[in-house]
Amino acid sequence: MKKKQMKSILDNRPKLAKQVAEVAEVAGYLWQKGWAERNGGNITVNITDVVDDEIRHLKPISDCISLGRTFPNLKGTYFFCKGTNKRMRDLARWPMENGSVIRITDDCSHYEIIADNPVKPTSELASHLSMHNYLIGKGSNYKAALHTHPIDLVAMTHNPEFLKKDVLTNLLWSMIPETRAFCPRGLGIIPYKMPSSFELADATIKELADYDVVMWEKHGVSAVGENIMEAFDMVDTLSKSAQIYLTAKAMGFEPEGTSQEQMKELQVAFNLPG
Ligand code: 2HA
Ligand code: ZN
Repeated sequence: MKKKQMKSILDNRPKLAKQVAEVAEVAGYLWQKGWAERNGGNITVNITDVVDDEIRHLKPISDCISLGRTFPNLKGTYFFCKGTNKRMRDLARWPMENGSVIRITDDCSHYEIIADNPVKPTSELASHLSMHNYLIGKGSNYKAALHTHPIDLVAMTHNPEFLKKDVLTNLLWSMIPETRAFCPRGLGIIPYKMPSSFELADATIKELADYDVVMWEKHGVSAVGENIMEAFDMVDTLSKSAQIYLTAKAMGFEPEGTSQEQMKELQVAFNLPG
C-alpha cells in the first residue's frame, strides 16, 4: 500500500517551499563545514512576504507562548525557524520536522506555532527576533538571520588583541580581495554574553547598525542578509580569510596582507562603504 503523504504548509506554495529549501541547503553546508556540532547554530527567515490569506487563517498548533518582551515591528509577521535542540544536519534533510512556522501575535509579545509540527523554535529566538525587529524598523529588505559556530573565527576571538574594534575586520579584509568586496561592512565584535540572553540580543542589534556580521566572543557569529544564502556567503567568505591567515601562520610566517592602499582601490572600484 502506498504511504499516505503528510500534508504540509509547503504544498502548492512554491515561493515558501523555495525559502525552506534554501534554509535546508545552508543547514547542510553548516554541518559539512564543521560549524554545527550537535544542535549548534540556528536560522530564522522572515517569510511574511510569501504568506497568503489561507495561512493567515490557520489555527495555531501550539499554545500562545510569551516572548518575554515586546517586538513592536513584528505584529502579524511569520518566520520559519530552526527548532530548539534540533540538529542542522537533520534540518538539512527534513526541514519541516526540525523547524516550524511561527506567527507573532498582534500584541507583539507572544508567538504561536502554525505548521507543520509543534517544534519549539530556536533557543536564540530572543536575538533572532531582535534582529528582525531592528531590520524592519530601519526599513531594510533583509529577511534572514543566521547564527553558527565557525571554528576558525571563534578561535580568533580567544585572542584579546583581535577583540579590539575593527582589528579582525581589517585583518580578514586584507587576506583576499573578495572579503573586502563581499563583506563590505566588516565584522562587529560583541564581548562574551550568556547564550540566549536578552543582553546578547541587545548587544547584537547595537552592532547591526554598522555591521552585517557580528562575532559573539568565544561562541559564534551572527549574520543578516536579504536571504539565507547571502548571510551564509558572508560568513563563509570571512572564514576563508581566517583560514588563509591561519595557514600562513602554520607555515611559520606572518601574512603580509594587502595594503591599505590596495583596499582603498577596491573600495572605490566596487563602490563599497568606507
Ligand atoms: O542553538 O548555538 O547559541 C544552539 C546555539 C545556541
Ligand atoms: Zn550558538
